[in-house]
Amino acid sequence: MRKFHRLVATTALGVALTATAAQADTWRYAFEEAMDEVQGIFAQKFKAEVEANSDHEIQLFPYGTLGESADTMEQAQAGILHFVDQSPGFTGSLIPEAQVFFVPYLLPTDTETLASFFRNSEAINGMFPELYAEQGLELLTMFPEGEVAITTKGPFTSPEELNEVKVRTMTNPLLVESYKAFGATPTPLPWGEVYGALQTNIIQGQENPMFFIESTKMYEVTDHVTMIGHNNFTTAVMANKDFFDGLSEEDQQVIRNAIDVAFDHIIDYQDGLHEASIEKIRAAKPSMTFTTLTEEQRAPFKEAAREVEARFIQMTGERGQAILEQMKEDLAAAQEASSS
Ligand code: 6CS
Repeated sequence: MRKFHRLVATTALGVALTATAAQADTWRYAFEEAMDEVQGIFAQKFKAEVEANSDHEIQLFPYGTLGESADTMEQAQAGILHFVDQSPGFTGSLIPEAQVFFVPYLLPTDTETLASFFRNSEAINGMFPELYAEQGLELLTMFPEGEVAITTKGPFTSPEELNEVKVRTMTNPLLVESYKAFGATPTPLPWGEVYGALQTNIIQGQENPMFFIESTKMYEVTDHVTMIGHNNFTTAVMANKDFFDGLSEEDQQVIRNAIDVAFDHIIDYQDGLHEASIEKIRAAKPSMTFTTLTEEQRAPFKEAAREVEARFIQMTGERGQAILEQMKEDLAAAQEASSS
């Protein structure tokens, strides 16, 4: 009789566990921007796709709801968050090789070529996932967010004119090296401190893609936008690795498909966004200047970039060098594909 009870209990437990495994879960996803900014648009598309193709629900946490980028990364590594979008601008201090995205003039500024690069790159899809996995993260995708422009209080066209100008950077050692090489005084800060620091003149400049300069009203606290063509903003979406590895193959596929759909969507969404953002800034502040440096004016910045590339290799050794070389190969292939 007792044996019978044990059997019933064991069977009941088995049923309960099966029910748990198949149950609809709520997955938490944090990102570094507002709901209507690029990372938020990506996250909303991802959520819609996952929810349309599974019983799971995605709960979105925009910038500020769970702290700064460093906080959400800790939460994702600890499994409190299931998904996180974090730019290598911040991840670079955790995964030094991710700083490769800050070797100036490595990435093209055009989104279409970059989209093809991110889709097909061996460095992105083959090499980086292993480095993220070492930090307990499943790298799901990387995508571009637009050409990086520099906003400053005074105009500049050369490194000499950046002398003593304090430019805020994300908290990434190589980005600090870049601005040193560009002649400025780099000041790494979390995003939340940037507007106030510009307002109080603790810093006199910062860099970001045009949509972000517009949406976060950087034009209220700086007067000049300069495009030196040095970079395009990259971001990455990842999952907590234990969580991801513990999912059924079916759920993993739902996630991967949703990421692919959101990737295509975010590339289309950015078509014309840079130009539209310039128009909005002009309308809000007609005195704001926009300067695209000529090839001649860019030459000293490009020269400085060689020094930064050498620093990257010093910082990351053979692993970094292998990633850099693979990225150059992948970028050349993407450029060739987009010009044919
Ligand atoms: O500069 C930053 O810190 C921020 N820039 C963008 C475009 N996204 C999020 C990030 O925190």
